[in-house]
Amino acid sequence: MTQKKSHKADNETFGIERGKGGELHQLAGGDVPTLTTQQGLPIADDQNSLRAGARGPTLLEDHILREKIFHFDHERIPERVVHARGYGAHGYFESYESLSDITCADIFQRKGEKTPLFVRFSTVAGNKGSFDLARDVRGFAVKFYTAQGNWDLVGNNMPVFFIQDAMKFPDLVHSVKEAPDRGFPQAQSAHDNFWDFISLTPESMHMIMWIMSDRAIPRSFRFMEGFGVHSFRFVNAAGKATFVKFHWKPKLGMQSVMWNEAVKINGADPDFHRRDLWDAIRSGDFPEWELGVQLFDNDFAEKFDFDVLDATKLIPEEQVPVRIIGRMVLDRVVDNFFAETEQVAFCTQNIVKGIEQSEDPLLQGRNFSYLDTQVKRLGGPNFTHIPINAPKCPMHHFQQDGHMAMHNPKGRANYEPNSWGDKGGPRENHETGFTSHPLPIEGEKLRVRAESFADHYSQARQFYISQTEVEQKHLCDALVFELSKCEKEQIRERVVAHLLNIDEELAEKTAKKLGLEKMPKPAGAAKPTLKNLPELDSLSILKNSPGLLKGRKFGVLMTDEADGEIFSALQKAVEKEGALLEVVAPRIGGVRNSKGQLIKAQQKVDGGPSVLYDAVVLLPSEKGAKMLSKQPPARDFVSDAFAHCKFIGYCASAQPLLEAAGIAQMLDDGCLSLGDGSAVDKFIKLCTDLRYWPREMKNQQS
Ligand code: HDE
Repeated sequence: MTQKKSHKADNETFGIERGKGGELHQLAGGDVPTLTTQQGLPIADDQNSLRAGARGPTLLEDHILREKIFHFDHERIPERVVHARGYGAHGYFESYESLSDITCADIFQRKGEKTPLFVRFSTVAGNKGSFDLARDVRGFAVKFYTAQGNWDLVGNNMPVFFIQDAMKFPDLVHSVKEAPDRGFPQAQSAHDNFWDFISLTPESMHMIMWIMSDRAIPRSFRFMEGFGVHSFRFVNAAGKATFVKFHWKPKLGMQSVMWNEAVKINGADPDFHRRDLWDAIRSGDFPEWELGVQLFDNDFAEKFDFDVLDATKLIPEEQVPVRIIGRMVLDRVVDNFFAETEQVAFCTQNIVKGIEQSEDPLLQGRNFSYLDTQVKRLGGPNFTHIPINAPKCPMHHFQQDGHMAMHNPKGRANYEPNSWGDKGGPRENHETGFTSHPLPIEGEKLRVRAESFADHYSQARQFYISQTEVEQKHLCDALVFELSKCEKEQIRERVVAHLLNIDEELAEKTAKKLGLEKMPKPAGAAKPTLKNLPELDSLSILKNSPGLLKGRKFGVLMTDEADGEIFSALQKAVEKEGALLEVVAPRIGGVRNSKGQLIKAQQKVDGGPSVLYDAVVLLPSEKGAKMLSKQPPARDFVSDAFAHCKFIGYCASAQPLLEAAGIAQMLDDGCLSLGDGSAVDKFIKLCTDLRYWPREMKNQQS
């Protein structure tokens, strides 16, 4: 070895040597620990394998090389069969009140008590390496480490599901995932197999409305609602049961992106959602959701138009209000993605005393599936020993052995009853032990769907009519986009036939945009659509606009000589709202503004398209604007922001860029000239609407 010297990288000091072949050797010493094998054997050279002569063959004897490569070969575990792509974080649940009158679940007994938890958000159809902005349902799974055992609330960001019976789950998933012969399309539902299955599954129509709505393309995990979907039961200490549906409400309000934007985000930053969560938590802007419950009894369940055991139906918040009972705060990112996010094993059957399953046939099937899938995925029955899955409360049982057993019971007794007295291990506890609410159940053994599940269209219609005009347009456009990717015309026709049972206008618009020559007959319906269900504001994203900029991001396109006054005013105003600002510049090193200050850039123009931002500001100097107007990514920055109905602030010198982007003649009330500081404040106020939707409707009419 030659050329020994000390090298400073961040705050660590390595000794550095060069090997004979010129390769770099970083040496332990000081605070830098010695590299070892898995067996703890210190390693002297991690750059070279053991050879017979410097240019000779590698020796089989090289146990260090063999261990390293062996372990690498086994790094992967099977990805989840659904929800493969996900992102997790740690946090806590804080109770707002005691619910002891309704449930004896320990977690809900004491106001102000905090319970640690782990959340994993996910897409459903795409594989582990797919992109974040697929049109898809988002998984919203929460593991509460309660003092009386783990409770997993394994929900989604939509309150209903595609199917009513677990029997159909493999078919649904097969249909949406890549076709087995060709291995594509991946991570999307815009293809024949999915729509073929859907068009033959009328019960999916309500969910289809949700999945074609903007709920399927959330701006971020932080801006979406979560739902337990099924009806569960709370049971109190006296044994009284109450039906419960769980809801998560994001503190920052709901927000979604546009489809064209989603497509472009996937290219610009496939990790958009996970990066957003990581950045928010790391910057101390901890995401929060409130937990709400809809509580109802058997009398309500019997009077309700639909079956509360049917996961394709929701209970309107307007009919049974959501009672907010606590909040979830995500305050810690994972230390290691694999150990925590990948190995976390959610199981719907992980419930605690005071919370019980209902007879929903989808939930009943799930209760079998999750345990089974974890054994396959994590390699054996001891996945509960992995720290992310282990309860944080005391555990005592006689289950033992199996692959990778980390902590077997101590002592002689591994069974009970036994006669070893207090050395004989744990025993039953009638006070704290889990008991099942004695629900009277009788019936014939039947393989049948309940008639009360037969209305497939009424709530689909209710969802559609509850959307704003813009949202209805997005939904129709999504249907047209997806069905236009289906090669088989009959599939398109069959879907339109279902739409006729939901809303004739929607069906007609879709048919027209698809270019269907003849309108099909409405699909045969098991039950006629109830047309008198009221519009529900709670179902729309835009009717619940938060009027907040907190947690949102501004992209400021700047060049050298950019107006320093406007930039400072912007920075201040954005910060005041709790929003973020990123500078997009021709060079990552930054720009010198008109005051001669160096403003560092977070993105270079072609790496920071406007789809990554909630609103944009154009602050080039005149010379800079002329230069940018020759660059396609800069022109796209502007024209995309306009097309995606974003608020655009601009200074007078941006004119050449506005012209090159083709929007100079189209500027509307969503575009504001920033002449001075007061205009900046006005602009920021405008932006709290998040998007300037009149632009979209206007463009549609023209
Ligand atoms: Fe799942 N689901 N699911 N699911 N599900 C899985 O479990 C399953 C359903 C949901 O972040 C799998 O660990 C069946 C509804 C989430 O790790 C598997 C049925 C809802 C996650 C499974 C359903 C969900 C899963 C795959 C129909 C919303 C990700 C990997 C009977 C209420 C959890 C795994 C995570 C994951 C089965 C339907 C939510 C195979 C059989 C309805 C959020 O067990």
